[in-house]
Amino acid sequence: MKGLYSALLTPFDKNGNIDERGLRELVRYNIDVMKMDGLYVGGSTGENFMISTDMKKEVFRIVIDEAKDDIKLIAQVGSINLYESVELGKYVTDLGYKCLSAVTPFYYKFNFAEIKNYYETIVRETGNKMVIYSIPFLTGVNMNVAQFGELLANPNIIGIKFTAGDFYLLERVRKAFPDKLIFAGFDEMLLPALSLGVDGAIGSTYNVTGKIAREIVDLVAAKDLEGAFKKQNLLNDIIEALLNNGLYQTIKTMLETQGVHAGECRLPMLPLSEEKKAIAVELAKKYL
Ligand code: NGF
Repeated sequence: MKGLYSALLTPFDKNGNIDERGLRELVRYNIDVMKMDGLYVGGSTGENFMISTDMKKEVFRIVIDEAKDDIKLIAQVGSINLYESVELGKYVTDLGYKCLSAVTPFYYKFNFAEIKNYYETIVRETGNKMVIYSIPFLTGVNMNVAQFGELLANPNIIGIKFTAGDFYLLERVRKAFPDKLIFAGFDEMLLPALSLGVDGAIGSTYNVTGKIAREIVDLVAAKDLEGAFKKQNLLNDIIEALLNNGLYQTIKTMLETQGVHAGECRLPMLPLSEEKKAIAVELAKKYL
């Protein structure tokens, strides 16, 4: 499951319904144009925590139907409703997804025993593999090396999507679990994460910056750190502009200029103003 993954966006129409044509186009764009190794389906970028269980199933079904065996797929089924996670985990496993991921349960202050039981329940009930999705700045859930170790002791829990800026922890985790998969979750820190030996990266911006990210991966592999740093500078110019303008909405507007019907974001996320749309179009002209 190593490699570079786009965290897949979900195209919605103006009424918040999934745009199947747009979703299929986006899958193909990531395969054919961005040349990604994989897609991370149903994550934060997919606006997953704002949609119903049935809509999540619809996304999973459409994506695997379009992608077939052309790209690796990870299905994010995490939810603070563990029963929903198990239902989705079984659903995607039956569809043919070979790997799951689940965000650490958030909002309530779940203790570690509850978090451990959550992951073990999903892998036991589905029989599938699991990548832990750790994103403390959004969930408030911080785990230490020993706690990651307790989870990773389960052979079906195969890795971590590490979306945090704590690179001391990343280095400690990498050293402690050399045989597990670690994915970098912050695109703006791809190069430092690669230098610490991650196995790949999963990110939202790769839907439009995938080619630059690939160059960084290749330059690091060739030990050209100066070249990789220049590319990371370029990537971060784009990421800074995306974050300033409204991340997912701006990526979607950029994709629209490429003929991908990436559509709208779902409420409560608001559409871009005309002024911000124009900025997104300019970004597309400059970088795509
Ligand atoms: O969008 C977020 C929220 N993070 C993504 C990524 O970690 C999320 C990251 O690519 C993801 O993979 C998912 O969809 O679940 C950032 O958007 C990017 O680094 C810009 O900050 O923080």
